[in-house]
Amino acid sequence: MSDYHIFNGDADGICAMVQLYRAAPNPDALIITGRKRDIKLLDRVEAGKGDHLTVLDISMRSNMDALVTHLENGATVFYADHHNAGDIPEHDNLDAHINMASEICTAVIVDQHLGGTYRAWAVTASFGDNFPATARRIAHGHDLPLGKLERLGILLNYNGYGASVEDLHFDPAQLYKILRDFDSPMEFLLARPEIFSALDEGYRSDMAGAKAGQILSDIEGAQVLQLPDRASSRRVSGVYGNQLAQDNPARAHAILTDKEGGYVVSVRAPLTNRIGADKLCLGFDTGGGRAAAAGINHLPHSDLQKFIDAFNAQYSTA
Ligand SMILES: [Mn+2]
Repeated sequence: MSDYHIFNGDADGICAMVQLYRAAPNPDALIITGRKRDIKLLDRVEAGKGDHLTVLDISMRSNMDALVTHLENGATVFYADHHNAGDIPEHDNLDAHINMASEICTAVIVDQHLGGTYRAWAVTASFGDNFPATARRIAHGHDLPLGKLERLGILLNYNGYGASVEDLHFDPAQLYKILRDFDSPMEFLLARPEIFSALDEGYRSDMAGAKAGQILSDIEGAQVLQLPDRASSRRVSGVYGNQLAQDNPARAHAILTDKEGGYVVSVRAPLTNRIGADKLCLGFDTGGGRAAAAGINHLPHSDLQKFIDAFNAQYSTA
């Protein structure tokens, strides 16, 4: 008879889990999480009758086989998410809260489920998942320090990126265990300012390092950059892509970082035309993501030109 807390290790996954923990604390629950890109988490668990799984912010489609196995073995599952879910199984043991609307994230789904009790965590997550308009909308009338929560959301999101958990400033499981002690991010920021400072300093330094990136291709509407081969590049590539998108809203960006004989690729569609990133990346073996933001986990060096051609064909406005 075990409880499993299974969630994406980014801002959204962690803030969604913190809210549910505040509502019903169970410090003995087993924690299964990882980097932002570690999304196949359900097959890390063996669960059966009497076990309860809380699953947040990872695609049901990507975890379907393991989910069905756990349900058939008798486990009960609470599942909240906003990624493409596939066909949601009909099962008495499954309590599914899936909302794939384009401006919603998992922490907002959980906030609705809990009647807004821990709203500031949902606001933080919305900023972290790059939904600032949603964050401001749900914060309306709540007198929250939006600038601070925006920065915290971005920093928690930033912490999730890396080639391995060792690349990260904080293991997401450890970070979650710190955050879950607080009803609100404001209380956390007051009690543990050193955590915010460590992330903030890392973010500034990594972003400065990213400026040393090399432009591999640059045409009207589409730019491909390669960052230096070091942990700071792997940590910052996703948030750097978000920043480039904000600074150049009509341009698509692809950011490549070296990894084991190939590249990790982050693609950001132009903010003025947030489509096509998932389609582009699904054309490569280890690609996936959303229409506005997608990636390829391993692009062999030999496929670099093929990728650049496909990216330019998708986004060139020349
Ligand atoms: Mn999310």
